[in-house]
Amino acid sequence: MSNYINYNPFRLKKDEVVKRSKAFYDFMNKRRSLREFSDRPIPKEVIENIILTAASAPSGAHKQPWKFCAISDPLIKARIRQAAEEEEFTNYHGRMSEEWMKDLEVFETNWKKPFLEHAPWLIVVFKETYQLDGDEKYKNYYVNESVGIATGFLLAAIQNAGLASLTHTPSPMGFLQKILKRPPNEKPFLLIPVGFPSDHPKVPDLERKKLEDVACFYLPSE
Ligand code: IYR
Repeated sequence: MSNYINYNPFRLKKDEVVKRSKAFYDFMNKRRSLREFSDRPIPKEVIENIILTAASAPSGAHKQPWKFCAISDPLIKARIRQAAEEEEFTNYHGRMSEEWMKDLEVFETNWKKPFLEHAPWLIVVFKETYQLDGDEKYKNYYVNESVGIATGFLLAAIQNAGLASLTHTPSPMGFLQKILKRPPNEKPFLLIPVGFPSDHPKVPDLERKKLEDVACFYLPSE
């Protein structure tokens, strides 16, 4: 007996498929990671919708091995900033290799992370390395892939709402588990400040790889 149910796919005409694929590329290609946010508030409902979008992602055996912690409490943001800056101070004073420091020069980053307090929301993405139900442990599968896909959905939803984000990893991120009092099966995956961009934000002058550098096509021969 099958558990399958009918599904009504979203269908478009061919021309519309081409048009929308281009429009979405143009839209997503405008996204840049920002480190300067306005403190203009964002309604909780917006963050809820963004998280629901992320949580609609596919996952290994549909285990949905993610938890999104959304923080607007200024006291918790301040504690996160303090702990992140402590780790980053160590990162920038010897923990990162010379090659790594050189690769970061273009971003002009340092150990200071004011955006962790300026952004109206921080979303901390946790991966559930296993499921915990009382004392019972159950397996999750392809956890990094699943949570990576969900985070991609999250970033696209943030962009779609006209908001800015940064994918931030103040490693090691164990402090997030402590500050947010997460259970042992949840491990920090990414810290994402979310907000409206500041009035005149600046970003590093970067270029994206060309299609021929990121894609290989294997087409039928004529
Ligand atoms: N976590 C540090 C360093 C850093 C690392 C990478 I890889 C980046 O793409 C950018 C920064 C920081 O956030 O400053």
